[in-house]
Amino acid sequence: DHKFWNTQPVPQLGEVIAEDGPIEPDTPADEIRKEPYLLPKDFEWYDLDMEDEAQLKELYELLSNNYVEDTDSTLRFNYSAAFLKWALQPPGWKKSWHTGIRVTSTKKMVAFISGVPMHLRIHKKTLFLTEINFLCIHKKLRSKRLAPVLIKEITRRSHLEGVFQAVYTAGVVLPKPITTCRYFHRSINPKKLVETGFSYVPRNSTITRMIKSYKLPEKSSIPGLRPMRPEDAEQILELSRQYMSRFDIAPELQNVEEIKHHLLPVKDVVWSYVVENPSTKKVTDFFSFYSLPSKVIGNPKHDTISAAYLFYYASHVPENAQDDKREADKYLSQRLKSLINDALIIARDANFDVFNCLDLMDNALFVGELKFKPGDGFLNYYLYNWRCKDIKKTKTSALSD
Ligand code: YNC
Ligand code: MG
Repeated sequence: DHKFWNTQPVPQLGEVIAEDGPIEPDTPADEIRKEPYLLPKDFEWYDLDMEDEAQLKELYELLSNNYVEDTDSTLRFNYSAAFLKWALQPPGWKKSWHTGIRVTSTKKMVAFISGVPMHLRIHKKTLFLTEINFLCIHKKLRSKRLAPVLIKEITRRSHLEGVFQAVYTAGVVLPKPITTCRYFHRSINPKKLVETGFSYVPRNSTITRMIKSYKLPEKSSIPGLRPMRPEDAEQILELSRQYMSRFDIAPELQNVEEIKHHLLPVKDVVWSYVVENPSTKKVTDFFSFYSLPSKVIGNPKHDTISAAYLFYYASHVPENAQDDKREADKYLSQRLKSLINDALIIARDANFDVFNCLDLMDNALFVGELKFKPGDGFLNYYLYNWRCKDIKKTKTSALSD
């Protein structure tokens, strides 16, 4: 029984939803609580200053030692400081949504929660909301009901900015997921993945056979594939608008500035490639992936797995196939196989050990043939203060984490 979540404007587990809409009305400005929520004595709130290297490093350290682990605690997400800066400072970011808790006497950081503004289309309606992420409490302060205080405080701070809906993802099941996706993993360095316990040699195979089976071509195959440049942003904006219309729920990058922030390559953080038709100079496809290493806990030989995560992508579906779902799927299943295979090659050349994605968007069209395997990890998608009919995973588009 969810003592906290039962008090929040979210649907109950098992609730059947007939129509999309808010659960409670926007709180009028004069009814929004003025003071931060009360913390246990010895702790205080503060807004993290991401421009300050020392504070950024402290956030990095908190997450690197206390953030999400897999079920048997052999791996822990290890977002880099550069990644955190990129993820937490998109256009329109707000310092008051980089919410920290520290020990009053020592100023040591012990907890964090963040929000960033974004547009999310759900069925036909586009909401301006906050994407909540990086909720983390130091291991020594767990199970003291501090998480609800962080959540209520970031909600208050969202309300103060006139934002009354949120989107978030979590491994845990809470009331009530709009959809649940499964992680898929494509081995690039099977030897290391086996040595870290991330993968196993199947009973009927050997490591040598695995290495051979996962070997990728020397070079990428699509003519005109090249890293994204700033001047591609306009075409990518249009291309992704078109392509995202395939999904019932999808982030909406609003303008060239947002496209550039989220997609222009950032060293060791995000990789983006476009396919430029050599004769027309039109961008027909693009893909991107980001780096999210995992710390390997207690392994004598390896301390990190370098993982690439598939991020935004899109393909231009030829006009004659656009209105026919079967024709469009047929085209995309061929095209995406070539495109993502080239992404794997680029990730291999950038020394990634594994390439991950979820079973959302059109990923089902290529995961099998490209030798992705289903993992044990699941990710639940949630909305705060928005009822929405269940959405099929293949009608869901990715979020940045
Ligand atoms: C979670 N991940 O169910 P009930 S994902 C939401 N998201 O409440 P306590 C969570 N709620 O069930 P602890 C949650 N995990 O009694 C737990 N809860 O109603 C709920 N882990 O609080 C839980 N990061 O403080 C229960 O638990 C209550 O000390 C218990 O702290 C939890 O970023 C946590 O997995 C997760 O650091 C902070 O375990 C801690 O265990 C931890 O006693 C490792 O809390 C890191 C980790 C979570 C990653 C993420 C998305 C978070 C979304 C939060 C919800 C946002 C709502 C929208 C707000 C804005 C609205 C507007 C407008
Ligand atoms: Mg706690």
